[in-house]
Amino acid sequence: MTRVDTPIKIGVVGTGAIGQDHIKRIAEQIPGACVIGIADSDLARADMVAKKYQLEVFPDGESLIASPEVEAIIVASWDPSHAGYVRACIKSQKPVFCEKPLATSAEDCLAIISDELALGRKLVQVGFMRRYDPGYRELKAALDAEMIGSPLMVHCRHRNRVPGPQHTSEMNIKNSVIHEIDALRWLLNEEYRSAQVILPRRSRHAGQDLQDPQIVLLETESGTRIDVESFVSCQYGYDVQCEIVGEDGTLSLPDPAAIMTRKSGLRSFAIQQEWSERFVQAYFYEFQEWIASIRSGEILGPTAWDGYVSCVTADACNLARQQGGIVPITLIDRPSLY
Ligand code: ISE
Repeated sequence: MTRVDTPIKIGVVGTGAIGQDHIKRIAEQIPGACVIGIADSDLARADMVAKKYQLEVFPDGESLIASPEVEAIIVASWDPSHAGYVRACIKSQKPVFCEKPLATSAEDCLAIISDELALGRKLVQVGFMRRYDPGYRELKAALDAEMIGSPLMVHCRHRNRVPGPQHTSEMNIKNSVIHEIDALRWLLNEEYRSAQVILPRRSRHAGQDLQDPQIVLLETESGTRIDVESFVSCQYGYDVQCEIVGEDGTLSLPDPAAIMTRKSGLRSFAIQQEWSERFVQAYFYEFQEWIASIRSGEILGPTAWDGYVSCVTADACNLARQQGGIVPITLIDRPSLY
């Protein structure tokens, strides 16, 4: 006889685009879990989402987290509010999945780390979903099997069609390139030594105060050099590329499968327009694993430590963009919990 587990009851703080996406995903694709409550500072939006999925609306994130009914939390609220909610979850000893960034300052990331250290176990998973993308996983397997010898250089492109509302030059890094920052240290199995940012001519499609594109240069501890083009107003679609150049060959991230059309004298493939479509499989695997890890009691995904390292690295990149030159990246010693 197969054992049927009762679904894990989840609360979601923040019901904007990504919060709603996660609610839908859990309702439609993840059998071992169900969202039962939500909270949002935009009450009208919370009511609208609650009606659609028959959920209870809590007056605020704190009461949702404290509710004895809620077993685990997803934090998908405004970035500066992440740290407070994550710390409340640790205080309530509930597993928490926090969308990136874990916090907006290294100090707040360290406070989360010290809460987990005081508790003696990990409860936090950070939403770096690229680690679950099948293409990135293949890259990782090939690197770990030393298929191309030691990696020497990595060339990345992270292009968005248009920037979101209120997008700033700082967000090119803290919101977008932060994915490469996390994915590459995971792929290469090492930390960064320094950061530099080069500013090409601004695109006429960038807003008045927006520096777009930007080129981020990172150096790892062993001397691998990484360049990441961040271009949030590229116009043509959402395009993420990654090529790793090693001593014996190169590895390239595959584009998502797309049919080829031959028509009117052209051969063409569609390019996806939004990150939510591009990484839809990654989100699914990420949530499947998160729910399984809540049951087993062992968080396997990106941790608070990964949230901290990505925040320190993104801050170094932004400092390099503002002041020019090369900025060293310094981390605290990695606690043994991570
Ligand atoms: C967005 O917030 C994301 O997380 C996407 O994955 C990223 O590609 C995009 O650039 C960000 O704005």
